[in-house]
Amino acid sequence: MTIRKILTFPDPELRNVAKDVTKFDSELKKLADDLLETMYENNGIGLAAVQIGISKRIIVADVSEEKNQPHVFVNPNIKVLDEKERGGYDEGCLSIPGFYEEVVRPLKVEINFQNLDGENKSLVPEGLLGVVIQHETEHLDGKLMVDYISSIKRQRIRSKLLKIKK
Ligand code: QAP
Ligand code: CO
Repeated sequence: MTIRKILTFPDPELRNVAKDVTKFDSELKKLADDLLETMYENNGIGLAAVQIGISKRIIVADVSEEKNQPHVFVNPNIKVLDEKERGGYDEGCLSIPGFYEEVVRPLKVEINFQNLDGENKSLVPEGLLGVVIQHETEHLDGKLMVDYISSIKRQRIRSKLLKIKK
């Protein structure tokens, strides 16, 4: 397992639309391990492959207190079951360190995905896990949390992160 470097906003690679996973081999399992290890190392609860510069549709999450319930979702697809908005979760992002923002999302979603063996699965996640899966799946389409806020705020975050990077 390897801890990978996480790209930070406004790295243009974070805007790439990731490609479907078609090969369910040992290389994919190694990628999932690296994603989980990199997420845990950085005290995250979710991470998408695009965030470590790999343009594949795979995300990981673990919202458990003990950090012992890893989830891996390959080619995830979100279906909204209940559009009713839920205000409330302050979201963070490992690619936007130090910034948190409340994002309003659908109350109930179903996620259709494949596991590391390529088997089709479906899940209706509870609570925070559902929020994290929605957040991570948007990374696969080049979308970021900062797209939900005003462009003035976005510019300010952008310049702050660019300064830290120097
Ligand atoms: C997405 O984000 C998420 O700024 C996952 O200094 C998070 O794991 C969705 C993190 C919360 C919904 C709610 C962020 C760690 C972790 C930081 C993360 C930081 C250290 C972010
Ligand atoms: Co994120």
